[in-house]
Amino acid sequence: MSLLNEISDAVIAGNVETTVTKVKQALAENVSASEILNDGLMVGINEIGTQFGAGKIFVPTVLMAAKAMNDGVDVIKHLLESEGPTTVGKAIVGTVKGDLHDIGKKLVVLMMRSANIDVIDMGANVTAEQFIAGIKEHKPQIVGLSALLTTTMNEQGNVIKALETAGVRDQVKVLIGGAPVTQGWADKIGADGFAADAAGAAVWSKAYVTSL
Ligand code: B12
Repeated sequence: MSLLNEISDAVIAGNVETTVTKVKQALAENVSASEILNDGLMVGINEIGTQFGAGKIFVPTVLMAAKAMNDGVDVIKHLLESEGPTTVGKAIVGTVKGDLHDIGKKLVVLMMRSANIDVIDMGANVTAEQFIAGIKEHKPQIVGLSALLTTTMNEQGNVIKALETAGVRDQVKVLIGGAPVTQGWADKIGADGFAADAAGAAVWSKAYVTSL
């Protein structure tokens, strides 16, 4: 079995120690960080999503897999992030209120940083008020909103409305994403941008800040 398969299997098994060991081993064998992420860790967490959706496994198993995925990402994080000190813009990124999913959001933060954007990670379950306070404190050009549940997608729209009410909407561009989110949804709620994945978030953000 290939090392990348062993990594995805370790995530599926929720085996944190094996995941971390295998990721380190892959790095030592010159497998690139993006291959480890896309062809190892992501394959595992996607399989977990399929099994969870089909009712074959339950939340505790998903949590263990998420922990293995997160710890695996931690090992390759420094290779995905840019090491250059120059930043071309600033963003705040968080998962909206009511939503605890943060793996994808963390990857978005990593990839935006690798595009030389200074990103403040607001965490998960972030209220509209916290986003507004973040805008006032950090003065970002971009606000990234993640939502993984069809129920919390609505909160992305609520945050945009709250930014309008607070008078800060025109200071930022709002970029949205998350598994159930589409360009059509972005248009509907008046977001400025949508990206399907972390790489797309980085490309969109860099294109915007360098156009200023
Ligand atoms: C891991 C996981 C959990 C973990 C989360 C742990 C953590 N720390 O994140 C736990 C166990 C806590 C969990 C809980 C729940 N979960 Co859950 N979970 C998942 C799972 C298996 C994987 C999500 C994930 O991390 N994917 C990997 C990452 C890398 O992908 P991603 O998040 O999609 O992110 C990428 C893109 O979407 C995009 N992106 C993400 N954010 C952003 C933001 C911006 C700005 C941009 C541009 C792009 C972007 O870029 C990312 C990287 O490429 C998914 C299944 C799935 N396939 O999505 C279900 C899933 C999302 N969960 C689901 C459900 C139902 C729940 C619960 C309600 C279950 C329950 N009954 O309690 C709870 C809700 C808790 C809450 N209030 O949030 C459903 C949602 C159904 C729906 N359509 O609403 C899913 C789809 C499972 C399923 N098939 O039914 N879950």
